[in-house]
Amino acid sequence: MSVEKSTKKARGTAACENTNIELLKANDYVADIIRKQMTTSNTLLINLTSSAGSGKTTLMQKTAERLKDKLNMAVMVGDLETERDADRLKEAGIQASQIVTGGICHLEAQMVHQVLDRFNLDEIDLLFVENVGNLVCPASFDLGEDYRVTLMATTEGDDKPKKYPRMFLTSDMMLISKSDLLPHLPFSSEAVIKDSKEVNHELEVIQISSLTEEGVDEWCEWLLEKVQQKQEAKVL
Ligand SMILES: Nc1nc2c(ncn2[C@@H]2O[C@H](COP(=O)(O)OP(=O)(O)OP(=O)(O)O)[C@@H](O)[C@H]2O)c(=O)[nH]1
Ligand SMILES: [Mg+2]
Repeated sequence: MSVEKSTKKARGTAACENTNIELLKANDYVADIIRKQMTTSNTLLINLTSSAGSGKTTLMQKTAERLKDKLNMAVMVGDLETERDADRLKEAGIQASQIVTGGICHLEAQMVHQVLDRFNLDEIDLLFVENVGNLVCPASFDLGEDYRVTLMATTEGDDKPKKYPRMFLTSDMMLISKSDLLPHLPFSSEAVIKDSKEVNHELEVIQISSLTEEGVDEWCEWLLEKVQQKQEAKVL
């Protein structure tokens, strides 16, 4: 992530009503520590956000299936309660760790930092943080990620980028998920792409389905390219 992008994520009006400026400053301080750790260990960090149930964990399972023989991938996953998502990811054969927020609607950099030592970062090429399912609060918290990827499911309706603009403004990639359901839903991918690009003209977009695997090749190629770019940057 460029410095400009990092600043855009770190500053600005808090999306979450209860978020005050001091908390955001403390968050950004820890996010920078995480960013440095990821540079030292050569690990690409992706912050995966979406509404609840948009298909984040299912996509992580599919991504693990595709990439686990090519690189070392791990996921830390935030939820209000239960370890269910981490259990699903471990079954997919990758390292996974649950952060139970106990009711908090988003992950903060401090929560991520506290559990980083559960992983041997020097051995991990690609680390995902699956954020709490919510398009509002997670938008305000930089987690030290290289890229923020937001799933926008076809089941949610195509009006979301303009209604929840901060999440789309601070994201690098939008995945239009559950594309297999498009024939059954009044959802226009063109409308969602137009609105999201009006919010953030740099946003990349892939239409994806974990069921039919539409877009999964493109998604995995994007990830492999970003991992490679990060590793090459360290060598230079
Ligand atoms: N049709 C269809 N269903 C999907 C797809 N991906 C996920 N689902 C279903 O959507 C539901 C929610 O999927 P999850 O992967 O648990 O979603 P999530 O975003 O991780 O959910 P939270 O962690 O609770 O926010 C499950 O019933 C999945 O089987 C998809 O590509 N197509
Ligand atoms: Mg999940």
